[in-house]
Amino acid sequence: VFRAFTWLLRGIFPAARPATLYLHYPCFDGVVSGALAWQFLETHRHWKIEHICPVNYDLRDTWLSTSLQIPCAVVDFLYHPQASFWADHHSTTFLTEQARRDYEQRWGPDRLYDEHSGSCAALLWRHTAAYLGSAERYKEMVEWAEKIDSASYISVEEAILGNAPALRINLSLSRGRTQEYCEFLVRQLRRGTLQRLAELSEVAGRYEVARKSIEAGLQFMDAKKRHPDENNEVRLEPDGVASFRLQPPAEVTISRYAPYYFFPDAAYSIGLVGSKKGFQITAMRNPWREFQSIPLGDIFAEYGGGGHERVGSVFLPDADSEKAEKMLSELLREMRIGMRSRSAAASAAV
Ligand SMILES: [Mn+2]
Repeated sequence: VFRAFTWLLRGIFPAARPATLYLHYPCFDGVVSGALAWQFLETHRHWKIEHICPVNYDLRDTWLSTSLQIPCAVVDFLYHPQASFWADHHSTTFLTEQARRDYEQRWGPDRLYDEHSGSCAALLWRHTAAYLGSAERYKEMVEWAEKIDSASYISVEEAILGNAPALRINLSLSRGRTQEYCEFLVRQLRRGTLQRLAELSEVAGRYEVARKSIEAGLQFMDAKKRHPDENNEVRLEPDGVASFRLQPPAEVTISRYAPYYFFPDAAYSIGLVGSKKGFQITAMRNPWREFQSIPLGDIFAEYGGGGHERVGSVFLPDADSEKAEKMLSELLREMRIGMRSRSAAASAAV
């Protein structure tokens, strides 16, 4: 009874003060989660959300020592003890054991966590659908958030060049990394369908620019596959790993799925992309093939990056190309050690 009473009070008190909504951004799942949480908290818990605060993993090191605006909700992002409402699905959400214990002690209907959920939006949906008005509209958003966040695309063409409204909005995020654009998207998602939002000029304009850049990336990669040079090469290794090193011009974007556009049967991809900001190394298990992946996120964590089982990534802002290429070959070697022990274990099992 006491517990129920506390929850009731928590439900009432945030209404007394303007609240802040923190959400993972730039991220389609983060934006949809933000819209769902806002709708739920406002209509069912009588919160008054006045500030939208996009957050990203570059805040990781200082997140737990940062005082949040109280009261607040945090969605699709790292656990924080000060959040009155929190929902996430990342297995790396608890930055410390203390944070995990805090969650376990304060477990309840305002702290939603499921590391097996493909998206935070789907997790929120399972808990709040009954309270959301215009549920069909939200249901469509949740289905797309799930598809995008868990990379369950039908084909590599859909992943890179798909033009469904949700995919157009998703691509526009790369050209709108500001608080203003984030807030605009969350507000609009509460008002209408994905279709309507994708057609607004704010989204359509950004999408057009991003789409051209992605198409240029495919052309650039194709050219370097056929004519490699000192800084650029793309190839399929004999063991089924698509590997690449690219330093494209500023207006050219290399899609993370691009290796599978050229090598659809590759088991894994790993590549290095250089830009003015630094070097990014990303590895992925082929999302269109079903097999147990080596733990890419763990491998990358050893090198200062992160991810999950099927995707690993590390950003090197200060590296020169020599240092970045050395890390690329070390990561590739680590992946091969993992692949060999996997196949040894598989043949032993047979
Ligand atoms: Mn997510």
